[in-house]
Amino acid sequence: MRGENEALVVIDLQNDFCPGGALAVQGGDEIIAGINALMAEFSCVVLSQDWHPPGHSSFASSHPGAAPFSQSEAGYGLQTLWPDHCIAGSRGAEFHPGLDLQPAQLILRKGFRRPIDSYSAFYENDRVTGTGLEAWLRARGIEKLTLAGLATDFCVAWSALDAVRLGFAAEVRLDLSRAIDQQGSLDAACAAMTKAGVRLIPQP
Ligand code: VGL
Ligand code: ZN
Repeated sequence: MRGENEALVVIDLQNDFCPGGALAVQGGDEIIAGINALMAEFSCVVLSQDWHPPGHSSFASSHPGAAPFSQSEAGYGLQTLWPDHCIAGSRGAEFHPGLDLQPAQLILRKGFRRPIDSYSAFYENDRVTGTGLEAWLRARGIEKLTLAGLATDFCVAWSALDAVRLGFAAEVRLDLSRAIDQQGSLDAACAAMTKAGVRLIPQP
């Protein structure tokens, strides 16, 4: 059993990120059994859930002529445009049916504001608008986070980078995460996490 000051944060283990989903991550469903087992080690478990309104600004379909996986200037910086995914209330936005929800003490939804995407569980992509997770963890006395889930190079990495920036110790279970990995994004995310002091397990 881990210490009382440790939390497991499971990122976006939702149908749309698993094989067959709208933004499927290769092997996304392979990590579920391992994550379910890992949850039993923690007295604090948080799940994040990507939760977008129809017509969200991160959807390529909201930008006439734009292709999925292209970049757009969003006002807060470059934003990758995605296929429509994780629409609030849809089946694709539900957690994968294999994920054990019973240990979750907090389910944190993010990305629900149309003009701003939110990869990180701590901040929206403008890097300023907080989700409330930091205060919740601090109120629980949490100092150290283990992160796992989907996708390694986007929501997991951005969450881990924010965690260390906020002063939490953070480790990412690469073996219990899977990446979108477009244009070297996985290598770039791992390099950024290592540089920032995130512990990667296993060490790549
Ligand atoms: C994610 C792209 C768009 C993720 C969410 O969970 O990594 N990626 N929305
Ligand atoms: Zn999203």
